[in-house]
Amino acid sequence: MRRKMVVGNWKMHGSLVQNESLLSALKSGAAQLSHVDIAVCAPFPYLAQLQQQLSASSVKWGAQDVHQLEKGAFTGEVSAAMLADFGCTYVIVGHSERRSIYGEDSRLVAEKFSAAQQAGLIPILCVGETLQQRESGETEAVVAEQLDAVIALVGVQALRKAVVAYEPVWAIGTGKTASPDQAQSVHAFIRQRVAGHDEQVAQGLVILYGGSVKAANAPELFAKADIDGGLIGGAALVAEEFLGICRAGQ
Ligand code: G2H
Repeated sequence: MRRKMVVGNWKMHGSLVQNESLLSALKSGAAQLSHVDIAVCAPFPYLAQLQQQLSASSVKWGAQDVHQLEKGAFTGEVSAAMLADFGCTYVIVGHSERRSIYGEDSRLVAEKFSAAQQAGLIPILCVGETLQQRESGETEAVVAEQLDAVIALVGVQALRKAVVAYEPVWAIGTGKTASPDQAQSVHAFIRQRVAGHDEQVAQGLVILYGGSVKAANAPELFAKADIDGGLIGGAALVAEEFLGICRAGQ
């Protein structure tokens, strides 16, 4: 049985003061939720705050991106070893905002995935199609290409220590959510594709849904067979909303 998981992706939001109250609410709310894995991925400068405030909590934490190489002259970048050194558990790789705004392709995302695992982090691999790709019937081909690039580089067994997040780009921050059936169908496709390599890995793989998830729509989404939780953006910035989503996974 896979446990449900809810991960907050704060994106480029927050301040020391705002985070302080959000994290203390999460910490006490999460103490009542022992059947769901909860994590928060924050901007780099706030990782120290997560490290301090969540040290005695069940809430795990991580970053939103990582460089693909171990070290070097890459001004402004952060390596996986640094994140691990700091105590991160997770790192998001291949979020659609990184793919579309910063031109990250599937090969680079696979390299970031690999670097994260080599440092002992658990990568949260994001995949998903744009509206145009969905409308032209390319959803499965796009998701397959994004997933296959990782499997080709690191092998399917690497997915034992990873999380996949399906995030249709057209549903991100737009208020449009994929219907539970639309999401389930892509989640099932992802699991089948992994099962084509290894059935056991596929059955153990946690596949999150992301894209305008809220406390109100989470129960219906999380009830689907292949939806193991959510990667939450906007709603992760409001403690009661985020905890409401976590309760849906309990
Ligand atoms: C998708 C999601 C979090 P939101 O990007 O990764 O954001 O819930 O705001 O659509």
